[in-house]
Amino acid sequence: MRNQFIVALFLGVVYMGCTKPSIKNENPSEPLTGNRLVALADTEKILQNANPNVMVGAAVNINLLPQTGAYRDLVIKHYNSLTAENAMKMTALQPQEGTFNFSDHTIEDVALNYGLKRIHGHTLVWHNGLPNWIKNWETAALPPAFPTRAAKFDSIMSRHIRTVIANYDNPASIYKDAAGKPLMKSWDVVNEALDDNGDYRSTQNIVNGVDKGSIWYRTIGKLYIEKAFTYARMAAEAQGDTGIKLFYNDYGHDYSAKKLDSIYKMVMALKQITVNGKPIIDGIGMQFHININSSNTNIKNALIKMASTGLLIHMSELDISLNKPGLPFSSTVLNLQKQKFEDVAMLYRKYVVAAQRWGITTWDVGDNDSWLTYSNGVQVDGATVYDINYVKKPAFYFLYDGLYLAIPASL
Ligand code: 9MR
Repeated sequence: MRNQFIVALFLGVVYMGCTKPSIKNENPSEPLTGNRLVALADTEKILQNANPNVMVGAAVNINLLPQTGAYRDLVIKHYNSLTAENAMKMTALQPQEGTFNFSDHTIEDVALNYGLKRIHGHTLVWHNGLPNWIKNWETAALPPAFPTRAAKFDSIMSRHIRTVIANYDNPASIYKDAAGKPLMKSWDVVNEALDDNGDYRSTQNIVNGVDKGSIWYRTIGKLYIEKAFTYARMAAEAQGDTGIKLFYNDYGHDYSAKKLDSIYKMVMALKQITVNGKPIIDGIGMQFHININSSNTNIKNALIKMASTGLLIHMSELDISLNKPGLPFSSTVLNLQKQKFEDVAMLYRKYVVAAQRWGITTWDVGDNDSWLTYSNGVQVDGATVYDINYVKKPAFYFLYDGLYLAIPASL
């Protein structure tokens, strides 16, 4: 009996020594789900099933999605939320003034036919992704109906928001979830309004053909942001959609304390504004275009500060750059990357209570379709969890574990 006890104690110590150092659950809403010793078969590691309290999404490319093959298979299998990488930007949806193009249903069809839980709309008002006709209005002579340029741009913005929301919120649409609600559950209403100093993007500054300033700010002024959210809420309410979630989406929360503070102040002010008694903003998109050296402490502080707003938090565009070291990627950078994928998923679970989580969306699916991968046809980065042949990288398993395993106290 005594010997059995000693053997059991010994095995227990060995077992403890093999697990991660601390299996402490800091977030009461987060059940402990496992540890690395409980090996799941590879085929059972499905991202969307890893944690019932974290939706997992991907940004998808409508040119790749219709093709059969690994890209499409991975999207259908691992994700329960889809964001259009480019297909719902203004340039795609309103290529000519007043002519809206809603003919592409690739994302909606995949979501509907394969039972995905939702589509996240990206994005209604941005300084980038704009059709040329709108840029021309910054200097063109105004039609008599518009006393000021602000009035013209306000009218462009409100029509765009109203028409796009109404399209995806159309009660007659076939694109509904199992409960009969629209599959389009949320929108990035305003995207990237602030610069890295925490100031409003404004002055025209063209870098590689893209204006880093904001045409919306220059023409309407800073009120464009609350106007955009107000128009979006009004449009959804007019369609009878009381459940849609409206987000302010941006990046840099982890590396710019000034920007983090400006975002905090801005969303807190937006929260005070209501339509039909409802705040015009529901959530914050934290993009998380980070890299292997991004600071966990900064990420943690950013999550705590954003979560303290009480708004929903969407990790909306996650990718982890290898910092462009060039091929071949060393095992050192790939190891840092996989650990960072696990860390960010755990930090999200630890510092954002389940009720405030809108989920984690990766930006793009694999390295092959990632916006960061190629420069002049040469691979310079690999920021996602699948390689250029859509084979799972170590980062895939660490992301899975980050969603699934108990969270160490050290994070
Ligand atoms: O990945 C997108 C790329 O294909 C587009 O050319 C670019 C401009 O529309 O936008 C990229 O996606 C951005 C997203 O819409 C907003 N946050 C930053 C993303 C990466 O640049």
